[in-house]
Amino acid sequence: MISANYNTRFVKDTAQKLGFDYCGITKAVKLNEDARRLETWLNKGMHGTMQYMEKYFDQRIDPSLLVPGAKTVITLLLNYFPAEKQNDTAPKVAKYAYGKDYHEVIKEKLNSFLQILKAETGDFNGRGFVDSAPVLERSWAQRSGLGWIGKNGNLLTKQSGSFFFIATLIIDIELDYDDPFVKDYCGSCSKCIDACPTNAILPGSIVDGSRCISYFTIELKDMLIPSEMHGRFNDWMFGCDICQDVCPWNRFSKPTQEIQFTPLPEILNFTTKEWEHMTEESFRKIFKHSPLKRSKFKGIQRNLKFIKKED
Ligand code: B12
Ligand code: SF4
Ligand code: SF4
Repeated sequence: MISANYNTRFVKDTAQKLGFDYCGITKAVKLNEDARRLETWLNKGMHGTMQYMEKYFDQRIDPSLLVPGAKTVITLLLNYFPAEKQNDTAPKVAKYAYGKDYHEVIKEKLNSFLQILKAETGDFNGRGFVDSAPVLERSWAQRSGLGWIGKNGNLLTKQSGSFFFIATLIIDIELDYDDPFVKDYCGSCSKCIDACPTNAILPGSIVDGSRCISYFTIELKDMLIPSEMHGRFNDWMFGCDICQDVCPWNRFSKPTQEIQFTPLPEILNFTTKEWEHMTEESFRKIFKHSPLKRSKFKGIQRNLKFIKKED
């Protein structure tokens, strides 16, 4: 049998070869403390209309319900910070959505990861997750030693800030585990709380999802954005980066090396008029592999109208 130590080194090397920027490993345990935090968050209705957050509560806090016999959770970070910025007079798009949809990019990498690992260590049970599955990704990242949960709710690394996607592999083989990240480098800073235009950031690193611009512009389906939010969106049309842009740790962000996250030229260059006059057909064509397809054409139109009223 190959040792846990050998396999651990193999996992970390593979993560690097597949282009992930960081890899942390922790024991698969039930997340009792996080379960309480999640429960309170749901009870207070901070998920708004995101009903998928109410589902699979038990799986969300117990990896062995996702992979029977789960022993290890591997967390992988992939930097998406773009080298170029959007035309700054146009409606704003969050940086994570500049290039190809990360679900597609990362899913492919996770499948390759599992295949490579199986070829090296023999068959095992394992699954890869990114974003849409019931996995508390930020909690696992902190437990795997990759960073701390900032006051803005995001996972922050000391070396390069927070513009990272998080992906997770849950496997039923044992590896050597990293220490959790116990320090908190937010200190007395409150720049994100002060800058959030909708007051979505509450004490204790809690983000009220139902007040976040990202929620209104992406997740709120077939509904109008509440009028109390008028004048608060600061031109954000899809997602919002304010609480990350103001964070001092993001001064250390470096451009992504992932070629598939190269920004779409339309996202960088479209003017307000071009966004407004886009047809549904061209939206579908241009954003076929972009995160913007989540809002659909109708959602983008609604958001554009909403921010136009702000002027
Ligand atoms: C639902 C969701 C949203 C919702 C609700 C946000 C929220 N507060 O949860 C909305 C649509 C608003 C949203 C917005 C964004 N999201 Co989002 N979202 C998610 C999703 C699918 C689930 C998050 C979740 O479980 N929420 C429930 C709450 C209770 O959990 P939580 O906030 O993660 O908090 C847990 C831990 O952080 C921990 N915890 C919290 N506080 C503390 C404090 C201490 C001391 C400790 C130890 C632990 C701890 O306990 C909590 C669990 O109970 C995850 C993907 C996933 N499967 O995890 C992506 C995810 C969190 N989102 C992500 C991103 C990029 C964003 C945006 C930046 C996108 C944008 N630019 O518009 C914004 C950022 C908004 C913000 N400030 O948080 C990334 C975050 C990457 C990172 N570096 O942290 C994720 C991980 C997606 C991914 N796979 O990369 N998102
Ligand atoms: S993403 Fe924007 S709206 Fe949401 S918490 Fe951060 S600053 Fe507030
Ligand atoms: S802006 Fe300040 S308080 Fe907010 S996450 Fe960054 S360091 Fe922490």
